Amino acid sequence: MIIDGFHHQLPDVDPEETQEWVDALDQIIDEGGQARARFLMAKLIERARSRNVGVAAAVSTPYINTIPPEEEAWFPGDEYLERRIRRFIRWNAAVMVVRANKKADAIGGHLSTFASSAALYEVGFNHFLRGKADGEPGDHVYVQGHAAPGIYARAFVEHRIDEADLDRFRREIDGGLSSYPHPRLMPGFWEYPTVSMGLGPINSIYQARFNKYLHNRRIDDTSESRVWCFAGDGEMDEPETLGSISLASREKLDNLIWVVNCNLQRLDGPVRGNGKIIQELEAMFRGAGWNVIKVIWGSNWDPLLAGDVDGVLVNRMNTCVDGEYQRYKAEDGAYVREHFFGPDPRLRKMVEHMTDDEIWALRRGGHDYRKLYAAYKYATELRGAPTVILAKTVKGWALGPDVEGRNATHQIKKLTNDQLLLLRDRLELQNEIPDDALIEGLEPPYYRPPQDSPEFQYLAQRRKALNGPLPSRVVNVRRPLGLPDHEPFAEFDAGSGTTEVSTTMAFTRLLRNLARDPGFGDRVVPIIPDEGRTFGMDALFKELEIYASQGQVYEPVDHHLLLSYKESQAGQILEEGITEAGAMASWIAAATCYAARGVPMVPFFAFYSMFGFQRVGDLIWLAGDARARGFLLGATAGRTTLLGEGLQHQDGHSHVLASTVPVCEAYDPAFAYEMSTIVEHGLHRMYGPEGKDVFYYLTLYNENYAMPAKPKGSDDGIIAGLYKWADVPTGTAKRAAILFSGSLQGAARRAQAELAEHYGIGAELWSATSYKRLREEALTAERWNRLHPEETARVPYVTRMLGELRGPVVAITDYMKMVPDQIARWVPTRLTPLGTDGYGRSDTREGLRRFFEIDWGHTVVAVLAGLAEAGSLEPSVVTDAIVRYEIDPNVADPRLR
Ligand SMILES: Cc1ncc(C[n+]2csc(CCOP(=O)(O)OP(=O)(O)O)c2C)c(N)n1
Ligand SMILES: [Mg+2]
Repeated sequence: MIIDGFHHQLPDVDPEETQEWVDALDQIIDEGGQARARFLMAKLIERARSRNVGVAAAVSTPYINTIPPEEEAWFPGDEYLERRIRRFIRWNAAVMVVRANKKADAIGGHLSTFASSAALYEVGFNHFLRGKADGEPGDHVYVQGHAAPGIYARAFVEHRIDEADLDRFRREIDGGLSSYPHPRLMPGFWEYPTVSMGLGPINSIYQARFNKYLHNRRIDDTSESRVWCFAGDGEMDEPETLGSISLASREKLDNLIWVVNCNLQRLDGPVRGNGKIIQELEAMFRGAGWNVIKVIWGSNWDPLLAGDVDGVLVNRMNTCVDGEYQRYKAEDGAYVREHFFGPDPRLRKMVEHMTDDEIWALRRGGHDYRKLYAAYKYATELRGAPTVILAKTVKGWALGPDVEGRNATHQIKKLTNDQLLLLRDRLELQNEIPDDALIEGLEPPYYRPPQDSPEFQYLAQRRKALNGPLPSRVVNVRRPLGLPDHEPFAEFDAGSGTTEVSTTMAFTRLLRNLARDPGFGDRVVPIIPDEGRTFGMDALFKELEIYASQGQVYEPVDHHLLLSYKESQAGQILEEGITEAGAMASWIAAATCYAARGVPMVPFFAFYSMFGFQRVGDLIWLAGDARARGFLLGATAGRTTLLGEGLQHQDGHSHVLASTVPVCEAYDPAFAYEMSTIVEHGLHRMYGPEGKDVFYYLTLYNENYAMPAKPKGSDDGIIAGLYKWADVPTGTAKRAAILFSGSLQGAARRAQAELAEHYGIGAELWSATSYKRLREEALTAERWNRLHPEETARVPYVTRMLGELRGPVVAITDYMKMVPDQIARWVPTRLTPLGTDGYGRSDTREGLRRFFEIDWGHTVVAVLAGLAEAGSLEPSVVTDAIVRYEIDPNVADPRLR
């Protein structure tokens, strides 16, 4: 076999001995069968590993529990009380969803996800997950979004919330319980948004990594915090979920534990009907270097497995596919006897002594509390690698035959009275929920034990021992952040004189200034996904150093250079490699650290602007939900400023996408001082007393030009999104205005000069730093006016600024026309946007600006056309400009080319 060819290439020092071993194996296969041979091979590998013989680990093991029964940790809890508590929670979780859907305006929710994972959470809440009541950050717990009803039900039983709250599940407008984990809507409860599948898992990995970063950099002792992520087996298919698991093992994240609820189903049907999701995941996680703990079978399978001397049962377990396993749980004991055990007389014999009910009661590992406890305990003791617990469960467990294991189970939101009675009996809650409490047509009641009951006392005592309730989001700043004074920003106010620089270069300089600032600098977290050199940030590699948990164990190829590639355990830069999603997850961990750990960190994530919003837009959206604070920098911005490259690189629309994120403050600065003013303002707004839960997006360009000095009094305008940058040239009359953003300042300035020189027309220049901000302010004013018809109308900022103008307004941008169009309604005269609609392409900067019709010639034509349209000059003057600037009026629209 080619695959093993490397063994043939190695010299055999004792061929005779080798042959003896091969013969021995052959004999075992011939006489003992394949199962026996497999068993012996596994034993040998196990032995070899225990003797430190470095054989590669098998990526998959038989379809049985990883922890043998004799090695299960002793369960220290009160099993009876915990079962009772679990049942109360199960009941309330189901009832809250049923009640939410009994009303005419049924509002949704999920029954079957939590029904399958109740024990997974309860083991955690009663024994492992640490809260933060003592002022320490505790554990970071990512809850599977659709399991939210169970988490609320627990909070109810804990007396953290009441019946009225449960009855306002999914009624978020007036502060009801949010549908899923949303810190934006429940900032005192949820910490980590998870419901967009795959984002919880990737964020949990980078949270665990960020904790190690904080620890290694001696910013915060994170040794007592674990990161737990509860996820679904269907969710594992998201590329974000599995895409970064190798980072977790490479970084030896033994502070990270994933619990995957393997109920074998997703929304539409089986996750792997024709295969086995647990085996597939085991292979992937083991291959990636994780510890894998499979919890497949409950304790009542143990005697059967112990008696499986010829391996038929394990073989059956191994060969049966998930589609069949799912079916068994939707049928009954007789069916399982017939179809699982039945076909093989030896297997059938194995369960001969059992009734159908007993066969039916053979449990899956994820519903076996002791097995789960043993798995969690083991997971918390493992060192040197992350751990995943793969727990096999039944989707909709205990909800009765119409729901359990059914393909439609995910979408079932209602239960009939009979189904509720069945659930009640199954949970043995006849005393708590008597028959006459369940009446057809009336709402089924909740139940929680009184505060002096043994159940409540136990529950409270367990959470007390684990430092208070979870989830719980508190902003308790343990290590305050001292903001820098103006010093790091000051140099940009003066401009660059005659030196030509780009806003990207200026930003890198500012970042260095900030990182050097005593008292503040070490909280700066520069994040780059393998694009540092493109942005000139390689200059920071040596000074700030690149974070590497193991330090730098080699001498870098460029060690003799001043700016060498320096990695270090105390490194400050997170050089993420080519994963915008991973870098974004790092940014989120840093940007929420003020709340998650009470340690405000200030992340600056600089990326290729094209690969930001459109590549990882969902993570950016999530960041807003998570109340992230920090800076996103879209570098190599603009569809024409980034020359060369092509349509997959040139960004002309991230500002359109940014405009969709409510808490994103999006800016497109033209000059270094604008950039520094925005960063300084943002720092104070997010990290100062105001503590605003917003984040900033700035586009940075790679075009070099002399950076002007900051005009006096321009700060407010820069932040508000618009300010006058230059009056009309002397000797001209004011007749128009040109609004510019970003690198198109050059075209605007030249157009102004051309208009004056050739046509005697005076155009004011305005710098539009943020159309998003202008629009939002105007919408607010407009709304206020609509709702306060008899009060003095508010005038939007943009109207106040441009209201005096009589002539046309031309807005030029390296982004789509839609960006300036955002304010058109509030500009008193006609606004003509010139932008870069259409696919970008590789060419020269000058060529591209001509192509997209945003160069100075086109700007002049647009101003003249506006005046002509208003009747203030002859159309022939426009023609004159078209000829002067060699514009082909019949060329196809770039949007369509
Ligand atoms: C990115 C994304 N795509 C689709 C959905 C819709 N959705 C919600 S739950 C679900 C199925 C989840 O299956 P699984 O992860 O196995 O969880 P289970 O409920 O079975 O525990 C889907 C497709 C979503 N929430 N997020
Ligand atoms: Mg599932």
